[in-house]
Amino acid sequence: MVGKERVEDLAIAGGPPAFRESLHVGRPNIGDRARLLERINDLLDRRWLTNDGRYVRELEAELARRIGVRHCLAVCNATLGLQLAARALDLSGEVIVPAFTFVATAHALQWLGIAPVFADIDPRTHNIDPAHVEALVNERTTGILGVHLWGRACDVRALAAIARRHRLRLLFDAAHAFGCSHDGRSLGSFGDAEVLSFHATKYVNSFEGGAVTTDDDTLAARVRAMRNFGLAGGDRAASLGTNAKMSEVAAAMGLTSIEGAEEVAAINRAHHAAYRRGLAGVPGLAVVTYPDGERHNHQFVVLEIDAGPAGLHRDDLDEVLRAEGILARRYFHPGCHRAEPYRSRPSASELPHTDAVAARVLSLPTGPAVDVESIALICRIIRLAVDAADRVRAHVANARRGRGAEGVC
Ligand code: T4K
Repeated sequence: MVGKERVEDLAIAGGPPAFRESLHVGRPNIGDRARLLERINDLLDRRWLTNDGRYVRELEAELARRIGVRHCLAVCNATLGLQLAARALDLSGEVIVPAFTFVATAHALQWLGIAPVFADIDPRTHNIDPAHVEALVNERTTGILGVHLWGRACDVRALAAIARRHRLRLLFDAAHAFGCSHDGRSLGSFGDAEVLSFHATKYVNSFEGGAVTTDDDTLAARVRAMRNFGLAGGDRAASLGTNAKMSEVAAAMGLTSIEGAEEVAAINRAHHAAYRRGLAGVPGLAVVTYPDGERHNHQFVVLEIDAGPAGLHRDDLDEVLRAEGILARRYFHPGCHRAEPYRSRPSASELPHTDAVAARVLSLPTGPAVDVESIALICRIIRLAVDAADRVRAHVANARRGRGAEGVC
């Protein structure tokens, strides 16, 4: 492993990169490969590949049991899960959402012709601010779509009270939140319904996949029909539907991934602690922490960089890390309100906390594909960059100028 002791050792200053093979944020957790292949062989032998197969049913039962809900409907991804849930809840007009989230949250609504109305976040939790939600409610509002960002519960109690007061439906995007709890209760069990993601980069994955969870029997029946073309048994379509089914091979991966989930959470937890130790006391830097006494998957290690005391902007640090082969991610910059098609709307939103947080966060590599020695080295690089911020800024500016010149040629 390359030593990083002086500014000259940094790759941005001409030193060799710390990692020859790039480190990514979202390397998939593969789990027990033999067990997965066993399941895949079994489904091939049985020639049952999709359409409510044995593994999908097993996965749904396992998720419902772990989350503590009556119904779990597996779907091919969380984006379609959000669309199904929104339609099954009869959402229309406007739905209030945070802008500080992956763009899929807003797109899922807009795809259905529902306008996402963006509320600001609480800068301490990065989650939707209930006071701003309530200020945005009007006669066109039909629902609230909260996001448990980084797997940290949004203020479910305050949002439920607002929903009750204004007769709104309450949906949660729990894409990050499998394996997390709030007040001792699993995320995935709040509101009218919740939607989980099992995309390849998630804590538990099914290659692509997701699930809608709810205690509402009628809602579950609607989602079940809608994900399968609106068929209500046999060939008869009883409602409008689409194809959002999860395949058997995806469910086989999901089941295998769940079996290894606790081990992955333990690794993630240790990595999170290693980053906190490695970066303790560095001016202007703070690793986002999660509530004590709750279960958490620690899937994201989110670093907040306050450019004043750190002497470096988040984008400068990102550039320093990239040169070293550390591909951190600026999740979720710049906020949905600044992405199309939303930024061109006539009534663009002012969201000061979203803008400020989106400009200072950086997600760092973690998960079983990263080891603690690599994390120690990443921390050393970050520490070194902040210690010599003035010189590092000059190197970053040079690198940017160099790229600009290349562009001209
Ligand atoms: N709501 C929220 C709050 C979400 O965060 C998401 C998705 C959704 C809803 C929608 O869920 P799904 O419809 O996807 O089920 C990724 C994921 O594609 C997306 O699922 C996720 N959130 C989002 C936060 O991250 P990208 O564009 O950053 O992915 P990508 O391809 O750059 O992958 C991240 C890193 O992982 C890369 O550096 C490479 C590495 N990677 C990726 C894949 C797919 C691998 O090493 N192997 C792989 O197979 O969006």
